[in-house]
Amino acid sequence: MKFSRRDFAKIVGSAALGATAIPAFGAEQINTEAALVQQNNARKFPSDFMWGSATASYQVEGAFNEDGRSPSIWDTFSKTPGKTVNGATGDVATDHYHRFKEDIALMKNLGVKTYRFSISWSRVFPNGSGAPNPKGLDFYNKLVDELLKNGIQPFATLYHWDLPQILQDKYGGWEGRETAEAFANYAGYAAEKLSDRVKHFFTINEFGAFVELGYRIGIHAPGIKLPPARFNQTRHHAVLGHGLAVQAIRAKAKKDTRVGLAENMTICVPVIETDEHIKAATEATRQVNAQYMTVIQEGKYTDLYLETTGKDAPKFTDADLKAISSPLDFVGINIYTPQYVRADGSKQGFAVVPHPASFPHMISPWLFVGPEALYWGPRHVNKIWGAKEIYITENGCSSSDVPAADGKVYDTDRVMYLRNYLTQLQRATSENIPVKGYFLWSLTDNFEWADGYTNRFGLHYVDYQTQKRTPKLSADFYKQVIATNAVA
Ligand code: GBH
Repeated sequence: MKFSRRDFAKIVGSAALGATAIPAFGAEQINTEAALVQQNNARKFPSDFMWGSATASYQVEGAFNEDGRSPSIWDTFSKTPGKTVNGATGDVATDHYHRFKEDIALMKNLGVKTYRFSISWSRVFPNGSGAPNPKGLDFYNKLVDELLKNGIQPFATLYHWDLPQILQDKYGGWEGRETAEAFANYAGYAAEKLSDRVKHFFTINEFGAFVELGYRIGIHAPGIKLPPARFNQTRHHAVLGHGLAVQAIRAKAKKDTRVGLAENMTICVPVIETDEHIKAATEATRQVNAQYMTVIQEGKYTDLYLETTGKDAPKFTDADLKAISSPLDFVGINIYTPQYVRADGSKQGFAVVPHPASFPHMISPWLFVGPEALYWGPRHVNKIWGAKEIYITENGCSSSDVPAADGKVYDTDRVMYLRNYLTQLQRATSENIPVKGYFLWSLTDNFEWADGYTNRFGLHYVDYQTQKRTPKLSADFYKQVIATNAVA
């Protein structure tokens, strides 16, 4: 059925659609109602925008003891009673190790152009360093080849939290400088072997999560609560590991290899978009991310960070700072939720505003719905540090996801979340903030760390009894976004 403007006006009521409401269309015929709505809204992305999706090794692979893989700190932690919901482990997860071809078919059906996966360090170096395990690397060779065969560009993360247990035992994990050095060695090796086909590497995923939760609060692996001085040193070794890895990749990989990171920096959003609050949110972004993103971008810890940590401040050399701030080709940010900030009269010039108890969130209690984070995140990274190429390396949400009688999950809440967040991302690209791509977390439901298999994040529902994958309504929505290169 074809609609003219007049027909459509009759349906929706001509008062709502005055003669000047959609001047761009003139008298031309609009083929369908949906096309009319889309053209009218036209929240288009740049033509070369890279739509993708993301996963991480321990959350999907399973095959925990196959082909020479040694245990990681997440095997140990998840098998310690009381650490994960229902004692869940990643032993099987979504069995991606054996089902990667099926998962790539799901990606192909969505139409994604890119896939962000992570490499399990203990598959490639079961001893953390020393002799590599060719069978471990082989899985990633097969994965990458299958992606390329399907026209999907692989983006590899080198560390998504599954540290070889042996490095925890030997050096206290990231508390030891040796772990940063071992990481660089592994990163250089992996990039050397894969960079003929993988052109983009992320060093480390989310310092702000694995260091804080693993070594300070103790609710993620390795489940330690270090005292402040040792803890701040651990933070320092994590960013050092990143910097040394960047150098190792540059030294070992093919010359056209591009390197960045994937950090869940705190996204400071001005409570109201006025000059004073924007200024406060900008300064807050530098200060609250001082121990990770800011030192990586600026090559210095901020005065406020050094003052606040005082006698417990990390010990470092100029050479450390130089390595940590090695130039990057792009910046990846994982964005889920905003931190509201306002201007105040204090010396630091800003105040963090806690979320009121009634602030809406998704099924994960921490996942407050604030779509503007997807505008302010890339904008800050571009304006504060001049990043010329930005990726949203993760964005997505958890829902309760109960299959309906027909087997489909009608996750209208996830569609709502994505529509609102992507609208704010489009606002950023329309202002020429250089966001090149977006990786939706996650392709499938998977092992959500301490939350086990509760709090599903996937576009595809996984029945963990049968490992059957079923596209949710949100998968259909994302497919439409990709096909039209627009959000509506
Ligand atoms: C990302 O972390 C991870 O990269 C990814 O692996 C994960 O599956 C995904 O997001 C969804 O969570 O239990 O209240 O103390 C996002 C950052 C860090 C946010 C851990 C939630 C736990 C909060 N997350 N944090 S709490």
